[in-house]
Amino acid sequence: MSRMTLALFDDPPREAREPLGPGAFVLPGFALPFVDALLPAIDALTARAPFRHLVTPGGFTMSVALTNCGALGWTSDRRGYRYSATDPDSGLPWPPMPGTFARLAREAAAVAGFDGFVPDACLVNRYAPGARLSLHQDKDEHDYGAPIVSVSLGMPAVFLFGGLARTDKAVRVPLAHGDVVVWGGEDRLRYHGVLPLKEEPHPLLGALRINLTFRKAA
Ligand code: MD6
Ligand code: FE
Repeated sequence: MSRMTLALFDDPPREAREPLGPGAFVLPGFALPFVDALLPAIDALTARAPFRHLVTPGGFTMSVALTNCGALGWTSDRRGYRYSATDPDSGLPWPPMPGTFARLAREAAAVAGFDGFVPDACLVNRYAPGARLSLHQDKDEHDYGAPIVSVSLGMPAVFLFGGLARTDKAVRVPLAHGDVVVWGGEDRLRYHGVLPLKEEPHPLLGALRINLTFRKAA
């Protein structure tokens, strides 16, 4: 059934999952019941820890703007990528992870077969039209036993999901508002990225895409 048909009638069933690998799944619309709680919480946390464009160790400024909540936050500068308990811009601890964020991540991970996921870091990424994320692995975490849970809000995007080698062919996965992607187990270190965003404004978020990426970093 097409997404259009689903959208006209009902949310997808909560248990629906589309495999991208043995430990990787798209959960279409899984986050939709959480959206009313997520959006004000994102506004509150970005008031305390504003979005910023980080510089990579290679000296490039990221087109995606980023902030964090939770015990640890992911940052980058000329010295490298790392997790930090404090926001380097303010020196303050990152805003705490809202309970609804942690519940959404835990429930999505469980549907993908990863019970007991307790994230300690949530990256909040903001994409404007044209912003992109080149193929990379998420490998700054200590424990690859925990999955990555990635929540899409606002404008649609094309997610690239590659293999364990950078040169492996990547599949293109269209992601809509409310979709969740989970990857763990033998798929935990798969390369992934996001194609440059097209301008297709969303009724709730306008010309923005917000992505929440949950990890167990420590
Ligand atoms: C996404 N984001 O925006 C996926 N990884 O759909 C990521 O994979 C990501 O935004 C590492 C650091 C920042 C990110
Ligand atoms: Fe990533």
